[in-house]
Amino acid sequence: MKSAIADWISEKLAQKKLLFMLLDPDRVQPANAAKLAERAESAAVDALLIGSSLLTGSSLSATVQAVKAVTDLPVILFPGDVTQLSEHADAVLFLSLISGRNPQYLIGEHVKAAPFLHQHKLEAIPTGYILVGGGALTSVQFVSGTLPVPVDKPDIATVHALAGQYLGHKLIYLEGGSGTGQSVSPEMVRQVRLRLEVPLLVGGGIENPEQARALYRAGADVLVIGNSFEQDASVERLQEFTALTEMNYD
Ligand code: 1GP
Repeated sequence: MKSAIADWISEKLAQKKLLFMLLDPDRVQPANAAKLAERAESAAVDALLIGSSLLTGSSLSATVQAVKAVTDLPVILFPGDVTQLSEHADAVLFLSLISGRNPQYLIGEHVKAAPFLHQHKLEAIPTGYILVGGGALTSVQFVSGTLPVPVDKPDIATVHALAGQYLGHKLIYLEGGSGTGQSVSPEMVRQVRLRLEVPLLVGGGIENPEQARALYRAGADVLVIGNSFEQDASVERLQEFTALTEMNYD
């Protein structure tokens, strides 16, 4: 099985924190995605994630190809379901929604995706995906029909993350929900990080460098930012975030 991108993530994390830009093909047209990707590369963002909770008519593969044409950054799929696969990507986060109890997102979509991954030799990175919520219902909660871990229950998040690790996931992703304006708390990140051995990704609702710094300091290895970069992706602003990946948080 291929592991080039998973190995690249581990090697980079031995040196610094990472920042990934999320491009949602439902909100960002391919030409605009290409522009964002160019700026991301100029500002030393580490990789691009491409995916959506629910595509409502747009083409994920067109976005992947538009981005690949203009950048050498790793392009990693972040799929909401089996329809969001593209052989043009470098890898796919093979997400198991382990905070939920819906078999469709624990094994169902995976079985449907497996022949595509095999045929195209697309690298799958097993990722335990944990929704965290407390405010408004998010798209991913609604589409997946699952309950999130309550925002004020870091102990529940921690045991889910540990279970994901013991199931063999190479990454654990704490998801506050895109566009909620409410990110996962640094305290939850701190408690999960204390016990977890695999890299911890955190995304959802990160809007400014202060939030990002607090999450890195709490122990997040990789931050994922989508909405906020769609609204303002000047290279100068992106660099305020990428500068944080080089800081020492010991
Ligand atoms: C969503 O974690 C990602 O799945 C990014 O969220 O769009 O809120 O940055 P935002």
